[in-house]
Amino acid sequence: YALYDTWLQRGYTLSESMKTVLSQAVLLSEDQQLEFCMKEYIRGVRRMFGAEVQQVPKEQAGVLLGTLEQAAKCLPQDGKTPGAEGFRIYENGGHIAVVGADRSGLLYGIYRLLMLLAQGKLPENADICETPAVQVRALNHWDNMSGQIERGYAGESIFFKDEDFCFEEQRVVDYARMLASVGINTLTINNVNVHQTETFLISERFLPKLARIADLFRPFGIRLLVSINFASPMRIGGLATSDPLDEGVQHWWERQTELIYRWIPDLCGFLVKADSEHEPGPYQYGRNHADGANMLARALKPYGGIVMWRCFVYDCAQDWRNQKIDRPRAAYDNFVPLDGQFADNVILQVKNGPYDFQVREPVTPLFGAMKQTHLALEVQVTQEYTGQQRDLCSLLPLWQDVLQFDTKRPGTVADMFGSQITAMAGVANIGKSECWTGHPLAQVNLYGFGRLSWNPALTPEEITDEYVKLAFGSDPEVTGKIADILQRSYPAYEDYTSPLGLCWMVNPGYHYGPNVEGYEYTRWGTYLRATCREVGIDRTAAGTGYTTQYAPENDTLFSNTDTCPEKLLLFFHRLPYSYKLHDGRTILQYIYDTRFHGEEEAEAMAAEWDTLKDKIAPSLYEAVAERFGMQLENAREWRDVVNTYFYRHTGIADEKGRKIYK
Ligand code: BDP
Repeated sequence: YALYDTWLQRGYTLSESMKTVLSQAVLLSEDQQLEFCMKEYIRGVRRMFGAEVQQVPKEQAGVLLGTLEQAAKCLPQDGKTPGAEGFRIYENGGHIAVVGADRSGLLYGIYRLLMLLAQGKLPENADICETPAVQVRALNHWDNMSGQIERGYAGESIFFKDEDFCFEEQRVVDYARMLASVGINTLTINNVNVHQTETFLISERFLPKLARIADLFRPFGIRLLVSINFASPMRIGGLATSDPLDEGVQHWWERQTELIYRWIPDLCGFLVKADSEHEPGPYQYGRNHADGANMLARALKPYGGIVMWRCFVYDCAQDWRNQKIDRPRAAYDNFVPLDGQFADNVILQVKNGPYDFQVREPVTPLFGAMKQTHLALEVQVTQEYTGQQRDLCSLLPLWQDVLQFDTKRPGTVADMFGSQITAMAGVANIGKSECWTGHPLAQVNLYGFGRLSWNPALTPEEITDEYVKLAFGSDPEVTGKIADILQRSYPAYEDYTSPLGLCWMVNPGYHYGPNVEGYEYTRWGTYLRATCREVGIDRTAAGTGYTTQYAPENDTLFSNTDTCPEKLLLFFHRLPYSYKLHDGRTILQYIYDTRFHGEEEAEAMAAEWDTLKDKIAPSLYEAVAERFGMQLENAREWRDVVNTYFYRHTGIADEKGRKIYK
């Protein structure tokens, strides 16, 4: 077991007969592009199963690798054909064929075959035909060229240092393989906040090095999407304006884009954070987001490039005294009026919730509301608000809640994949740490992000089961316990941090640890408004009106305290502490109970981990045990600080008489 090898370990068990089947392979093409796939197959079989593969000519029998064009004959003509980037794995009488719809599909099919075998899960007479649910499956690094990573909890950047590129090619290649093995096809290596040096990534100063990175990822079917600064025409070009309707600005972008594509002909496009948290954007010139995005889209169009334009836009200088201004309304208010105005190669990238990657938020009302615009679902794989890779928190249940939310416009978020939602983006949790993710078990979040962007119907249980079998081998006691710990981790974290949808009780700035009023009297629009009697914000039509941004059925659902999902009750409502929940508990008692329960769960998970001590690699045991130590301290602090806060405000003691600091 090696922390570094994540879910692609060495030495999985495989029967001798299967090893024999794998040991001869035929590539049904002389296309150089496909030879790389064969190399990956040979390498994978050797590393993962310790078997040598001989590439044999077409006339001989062996595992067949090819694309639909060449390999259609090997498949039954039953109309089951994978779509773009998809594959079919077909076994007949001991012969296996992996057929990709295209080159990427073949590569994904090979990885899937190897990973199924490693889990002992390749069914007999397998016939697996899959097509990814969305076209763009993107990972966004928030790496700065200083080497520091914004919201990074796994060490320094694997790409940059000291305001320049700095990378180990082998590590980048290993990373590319990891990403491709779970279907990720688009990568941004620089932060959406594009600082001074990073602005020049799209200039001749850095393009040669950026192109080298693109070369390393290309064979794995991964294209780069670069974060750009909207003010580049001024900062790089020396123009007096960055107004998107200014002809000089438009020409500048056209010329610059031409230059970029000379270096990276298959660049996916630009990722843009504009008019958000002090980043420049079209509003500065009295223009709107469509003006800004479309200008870039026109420059990219001739090269087939796209713009991923983020919707994380709100007025962070808002007046916090005004109860009517409500930050969760912002994305909808800013973007829905522009539906239909965005160019076809623009995708609006929307965070899963209306706030900002909190532990519990409702799903953004944009899904379904913008029917004539391509949308991307953005989730945060890096655990900014969810324990910072010190506390264990598998995000799969959180993402499942998002994907299965019924928008009524119509269908669930997952149902919109491939039609209204054409992309999924995750903020990366990767750095130079040995296991890539700081907390070794945080790998599950990257693994799961990739798998869900491929197939949003997968359940957390299925994904967790795949991950533990791949990462931790075949001892069912080990994998069962680790799966159990992973499944409990998000509910536990929610329990000690975020009761009933009350979020933001974190230390301002770095967002770890409790600080109930840390953001209460600031301008960020993130308030609880707790008094000695009540807590929460009324977001119904009678309050801020946020609920009216949903389909009418959901407006009603959320507006009514009886039907509002309890986990979101205080997100949508302002209620007295004495308000009774469905199980008869008061809100206050629920707050006390869940804090104690969350902390107990943290202890139980740590204890369960300890029982694995002699069964797993010491490096893994130690790394996780050390983090459980930090998690326990954190969970206790959350319990005590939040309970004390509400006890002091209400003067009402815990019914069960447990210890609350007074
Ligand atoms: C917030 C982070 C901030 C990011 C911002 C974003 O705190 O560092 O720049 O999101 O998504 O959650 O742009």
